[in-house]
Amino acid sequence: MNYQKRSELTGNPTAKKLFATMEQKQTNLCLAADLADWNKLTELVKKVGHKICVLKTHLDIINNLPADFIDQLIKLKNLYDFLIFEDRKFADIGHTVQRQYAGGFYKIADWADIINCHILPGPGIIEGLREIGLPKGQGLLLLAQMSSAGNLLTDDYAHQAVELAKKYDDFVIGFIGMRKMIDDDKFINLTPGIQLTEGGDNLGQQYNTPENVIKNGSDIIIVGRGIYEAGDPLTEAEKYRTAAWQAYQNIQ
Ligand code: S5P
Repeated sequence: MNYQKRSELTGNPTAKKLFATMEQKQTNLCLAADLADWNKLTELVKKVGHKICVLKTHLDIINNLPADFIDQLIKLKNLYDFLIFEDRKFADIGHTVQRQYAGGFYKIADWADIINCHILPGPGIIEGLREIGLPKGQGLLLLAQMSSAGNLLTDDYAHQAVELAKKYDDFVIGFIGMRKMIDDDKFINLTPGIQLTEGGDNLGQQYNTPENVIKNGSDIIIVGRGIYEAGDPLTEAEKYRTAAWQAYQNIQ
Protein backbone atom coordinates (compact mmCIF):
# COMPACT_ATOMS: atom_id res chain seq x y z
CA MET A 1 0.00 0.00 0.00
CA ASN A 2 1.49 3.39 -0.91
CA TYR A 3 2.22 6.10 1.64
CA GLN A 4 -0.63 8.30 0.44
CA LYS A 5 -3.19 5.55 1.06
CA ARG A 6 -1.60 4.74 4.40
CA SER A 7 -2.13 8.34 5.55
CA GLU A 8 -5.86 7.61 5.49
CA LEU A 9 -5.46 4.71 7.96
CA THR A 10 -4.18 6.82 10.82
CA GLY A 11 -5.99 9.46 12.85
CA ASN A 12 -2.77 11.02 14.12
CA PRO A 13 -2.09 14.38 12.37
CA THR A 14 1.70 13.97 12.48
CA ALA A 15 1.56 10.49 10.92
CA LYS A 16 -0.79 11.81 8.22
CA LYS A 17 1.54 14.70 7.50
CA LEU A 18 4.56 12.41 7.38
CA PHE A 19 3.00 10.01 4.87
CA ALA A 20 1.86 12.94 2.72
CA THR A 21 5.30 14.59 2.85
CA MET A 22 7.01 11.36 1.83
CA GLU A 23 4.75 10.92 -1.16
CA GLN A 24 4.90 14.56 -2.20
CA LYS A 25 8.69 14.96 -1.86
CA GLN A 26 9.33 11.38 -2.97
CA THR A 27 11.61 10.67 -0.09
CA ASN A 28 11.79 8.16 2.73
CA LEU A 29 15.08 9.50 4.02
CA CYS A 30 15.51 10.81 7.58
CA LEU A 31 18.68 12.78 8.27
CA ALA A 32 20.29 12.18 11.67
CA ALA A 33 21.89 15.62 12.02
CA ASP A 34 24.25 14.68 14.85
CA LEU A 35 26.56 17.68 14.59
CA ALA A 36 27.79 19.41 17.74
CA ASP A 37 28.05 22.82 16.03
CA TRP A 38 24.73 24.57 15.43
CA ASN A 39 26.02 26.55 12.42
CA LYS A 40 27.28 23.38 10.75
CA LEU A 41 23.96 21.69 11.49
CA THR A 42 21.92 24.49 9.89
CA GLU A 43 24.30 24.63 6.89
CA LEU A 44 23.79 20.88 6.42
CA VAL A 45 20.00 21.24 6.63
CA LYS A 46 20.08 24.02 4.03
CA LYS A 47 22.02 21.69 1.71
CA VAL A 48 19.91 18.56 2.04
CA GLY A 49 16.56 19.76 3.48
CA HIS A 50 14.74 19.27 0.17
CA LYS A 51 15.83 15.59 0.07
CA ILE A 52 14.47 14.48 3.44
CA CYS A 53 11.09 13.77 5.03
CA VAL A 54 12.34 13.93 8.63
CA LEU A 55 15.08 15.89 10.36
CA LYS A 56 16.21 13.91 13.41
CA THR A 57 17.96 15.91 16.10
CA HIS A 58 19.85 15.33 19.34
CA LEU A 59 19.77 18.93 20.55
CA ASP A 60 21.56 18.02 23.78
CA ILE A 61 24.80 17.34 21.86
CA ILE A 62 25.05 20.88 20.48
CA ASN A 63 27.74 23.05 22.08
CA ASN A 64 26.57 26.44 20.83
CA LEU A 65 22.78 26.23 20.72
CA PRO A 66 21.48 29.78 20.15
CA ALA A 67 18.71 31.28 22.29
CA ASP A 68 16.40 31.43 19.27
CA PHE A 69 16.95 27.79 18.24
CA ILE A 70 13.21 27.07 18.18
CA ASP A 71 12.50 29.93 15.74
CA GLN A 72 15.37 28.82 13.53
CA LEU A 73 14.22 25.19 13.52
CA ILE A 74 10.63 26.12 12.65
CA LYS A 75 11.83 28.38 9.82
CA LEU A 76 13.94 25.55 8.35
CA LYS A 77 11.04 23.14 8.71
CA ASN A 78 8.65 25.46 6.89
CA LEU A 79 11.19 26.27 4.18
CA TYR A 80 12.06 22.66 3.35
CA ASP A 81 8.85 20.92 4.43
CA PHE A 82 10.05 18.13 6.71
CA LEU A 83 9.02 16.92 10.15
CA ILE A 84 11.26 17.28 13.17
CA PHE A 85 12.04 14.27 15.33
CA GLU A 86 13.89 14.89 18.60
CA ASP A 87 15.60 11.59 19.36
CA ARG A 88 15.34 12.06 23.14
CA LYS A 89 14.71 8.37 23.93
CA PHE A 90 12.72 9.09 27.09
CA ALA A 91 13.10 6.25 29.59
CA ASP A 92 11.69 7.37 32.96
CA ILE A 93 8.38 7.26 34.82
CA GLY A 94 5.42 9.14 33.33
CA HIS A 95 5.58 12.01 35.83
CA THR A 96 9.22 12.73 35.04
CA VAL A 97 9.08 12.38 31.24
CA GLN A 98 6.19 14.86 31.09
CA ARG A 99 8.51 17.49 32.53
CA GLN A 100 11.42 16.46 30.32
CA TYR A 101 9.15 16.70 27.27
CA ALA A 102 7.34 19.97 28.00
CA GLY A 103 9.78 21.90 30.15
CA GLY A 104 13.44 22.42 30.95
CA PHE A 105 15.81 24.16 28.58
CA TYR A 106 14.72 22.46 25.36
CA LYS A 107 10.91 22.60 25.67
CA ILE A 108 10.76 19.72 23.19
CA ALA A 109 6.95 19.72 23.04
CA ASP A 110 7.05 23.27 21.60
CA TRP A 111 8.80 22.26 18.39
CA ALA A 112 9.28 18.48 17.89
CA ASP A 113 6.61 16.79 15.76
CA ILE A 114 7.94 13.37 16.71
CA ILE A 115 9.63 11.99 19.83
CA ASN A 116 10.57 8.48 20.91
CA CYS A 117 10.74 6.48 24.11
CA HIS A 118 11.90 3.20 25.57
CA ILE A 119 9.06 1.05 26.94
CA LEU A 120 11.20 -0.27 29.78
CA PRO A 121 9.26 1.66 32.49
CA GLY A 122 5.89 0.26 31.34
CA PRO A 123 2.77 1.95 29.93
CA GLY A 124 3.03 4.98 32.27
CA ILE A 125 5.78 6.48 30.12
CA ILE A 126 3.49 6.46 27.08
CA GLU A 127 0.55 7.81 29.09
CA GLY A 128 2.68 10.65 30.47
CA LEU A 129 4.02 11.69 27.08
CA ARG A 130 0.59 11.27 25.48
CA GLU A 131 -1.04 13.77 27.87
CA ILE A 132 1.39 16.43 26.61
CA GLY A 133 1.77 15.47 22.95
CA LEU A 134 -1.68 14.29 21.87
CA PRO A 135 -3.42 17.69 22.26
CA LYS A 136 -0.66 19.16 20.09
CA GLY A 137 -1.14 16.49 17.40
CA GLN A 138 2.37 15.14 17.87
CA GLY A 139 3.48 11.53 17.48
CA LEU A 140 5.52 9.01 19.48
CA LEU A 141 7.79 6.25 18.19
CA LEU A 142 8.51 3.25 20.42
CA LEU A 143 11.99 1.74 20.41
CA ALA A 144 11.17 -1.87 19.54
CA GLN A 145 14.63 -2.84 18.34
CA MET A 146 18.06 -1.19 18.27
CA SER A 147 20.89 -1.30 15.77
CA SER A 148 23.73 -1.68 18.26
CA ALA A 149 25.51 -4.98 18.86
CA GLY A 150 24.60 -6.77 22.08
CA ASN A 151 21.49 -4.70 22.78
CA LEU A 152 18.97 -6.19 25.20
CA LEU A 153 15.83 -5.65 23.13
CA THR A 154 14.70 -9.26 22.62
CA ASP A 155 11.95 -10.48 20.28
CA ASP A 156 9.61 -10.64 23.26
CA TYR A 157 10.44 -7.02 24.14
CA ALA A 158 9.70 -5.98 20.54
CA HIS A 159 6.40 -7.83 20.78
CA GLN A 160 5.52 -5.88 23.95
CA ALA A 161 6.27 -2.65 22.08
CA VAL A 162 3.85 -3.68 19.34
CA GLU A 163 1.12 -4.45 21.89
CA LEU A 164 1.58 -1.03 23.54
CA ALA A 165 1.50 0.69 20.15
CA LYS A 166 -1.85 -0.96 19.38
CA LYS A 167 -3.24 0.15 22.74
CA TYR A 168 -2.18 3.81 22.33
CA ASP A 169 -2.52 4.08 18.55
CA ASP A 170 -3.84 7.65 18.63
CA PHE A 171 -0.42 8.84 19.81
CA VAL A 172 2.03 6.03 18.95
CA ILE A 173 2.69 6.44 15.22
CA GLY A 174 5.29 3.74 14.78
CA PHE A 175 8.57 2.19 15.77
CA ILE A 176 12.30 2.40 15.72
CA GLY A 177 13.17 -1.09 14.53
CA MET A 178 15.21 -2.97 12.00
CA ARG A 179 12.21 -4.14 9.94
CA LYS A 180 8.43 -3.84 9.69
CA MET A 181 7.21 -4.47 13.23
CA ILE A 182 3.50 -5.15 12.68
CA ASP A 183 1.22 -5.97 9.78
CA ASP A 184 -0.78 -2.78 10.21
CA ASP A 185 0.01 -0.08 7.68
CA LYS A 186 -0.95 2.85 9.86
CA PHE A 187 2.27 2.39 11.83
CA ILE A 188 5.53 3.78 10.41
CA ASN A 189 8.78 1.85 10.75
CA LEU A 190 12.00 3.87 10.95
CA THR A 191 15.36 2.13 10.76
CA PRO A 192 18.74 3.51 11.91
CA GLY A 193 22.14 1.91 11.32
CA ILE A 194 22.13 2.54 7.57
CA GLN A 195 25.02 3.02 5.17
CA LEU A 196 25.46 2.22 1.50
CA THR A 197 27.60 -0.79 2.40
CA GLU A 198 27.19 -3.09 5.39
CA GLY A 199 29.63 -2.70 8.31
CA GLY A 200 29.84 -0.93 11.63
CA ASP A 201 31.75 1.53 13.79
CA ASN A 202 34.09 0.82 16.70
CA LEU A 203 31.37 1.34 19.35
CA GLY A 204 28.92 -1.34 18.33
CA GLN A 205 26.89 0.43 15.66
CA GLN A 206 25.88 -2.06 12.93
CA TYR A 207 25.08 -0.93 9.40
CA ASN A 208 22.65 -2.45 6.92
CA THR A 209 21.86 -1.10 3.44
CA PRO A 210 18.79 0.94 2.39
CA GLU A 211 17.70 -1.81 -0.03
CA ASN A 212 17.81 -4.57 2.61
CA VAL A 213 15.80 -2.76 5.26
CA ILE A 214 13.14 -1.40 2.90
CA LYS A 215 12.78 -4.92 1.50
CA ASN A 216 12.21 -6.07 5.09
CA GLY A 217 9.28 -3.69 5.36
CA SER A 218 10.91 -0.66 6.94
CA ASP A 219 9.53 2.67 5.68
CA ILE A 220 12.14 5.29 6.50
CA ILE A 221 15.91 5.02 6.64
CA ILE A 222 17.76 7.08 9.25
CA VAL A 223 21.20 8.16 8.05
CA GLY A 224 23.75 10.20 9.99
CA ARG A 225 27.46 9.83 9.35
CA GLY A 226 26.87 8.34 5.91
CA ILE A 227 25.68 11.82 4.88
CA TYR A 228 27.20 14.44 7.17
CA GLU A 229 30.72 12.98 7.09
CA ALA A 230 30.71 12.80 3.29
CA GLY A 231 32.73 15.35 1.31
CA ASP A 232 29.58 16.27 -0.59
CA PRO A 233 26.55 15.67 1.67
CA LEU A 234 24.03 16.67 -1.00
CA THR A 235 25.28 14.10 -3.53
CA GLU A 236 25.41 11.49 -0.79
CA ALA A 237 21.90 12.33 0.50
CA GLU A 238 20.58 11.94 -3.02
CA LYS A 239 22.23 8.49 -3.25
CA TYR A 240 20.48 7.38 -0.05
CA ARG A 241 17.17 8.94 -1.10
CA THR A 242 17.27 7.23 -4.49
CA ALA A 243 18.26 3.85 -3.04
CA ALA A 244 15.50 3.88 -0.41
CA TRP A 245 12.84 5.35 -2.70
CA GLN A 246 13.53 2.86 -5.49
CA ALA A 247 13.46 -0.01 -3.00
CA TYR A 248 10.05 1.27 -1.84
CA GLN A 249 8.79 1.57 -5.44
CA ASN A 250 9.94 -2.00 -6.11
CA ILE A 251 7.73 -3.44 -3.37
CA GLN A 252 4.58 -1.54 -4.42
O1 S5P B 1 18.98 1.67 17.63
C1 S5P B 1 19.24 2.81 17.29
C2 S5P B 1 18.31 3.85 17.49
C3 S5P B 1 18.66 5.12 17.05
S1 S5P B 1 17.43 6.35 17.14
N1 S5P B 1 20.41 3.09 16.68
C4 S5P B 1 20.76 4.37 16.28
O2 S5P B 1 21.85 4.52 15.71
N2 S5P B 1 19.90 5.42 16.49
C5 S5P B 1 20.26 6.80 16.12
O3 S5P B 1 20.44 6.85 14.71
C6 S5P B 1 21.56 7.31 16.74
O4 S5P B 1 21.31 7.99 17.96
C7 S5P B 1 22.08 8.27 15.68
O5 S5P B 1 21.50 9.54 15.84
C8 S5P B 1 21.57 7.67 14.37
C9 S5P B 1 22.57 6.82 13.61
O6 S5P B 1 23.68 7.58 13.24
P1 S5P B 1 24.78 7.04 12.20
O7 S5P B 1 25.78 8.15 12.18
O8 S5P B 1 25.33 5.76 12.74
O9 S5P B 1 24.08 6.87 10.88
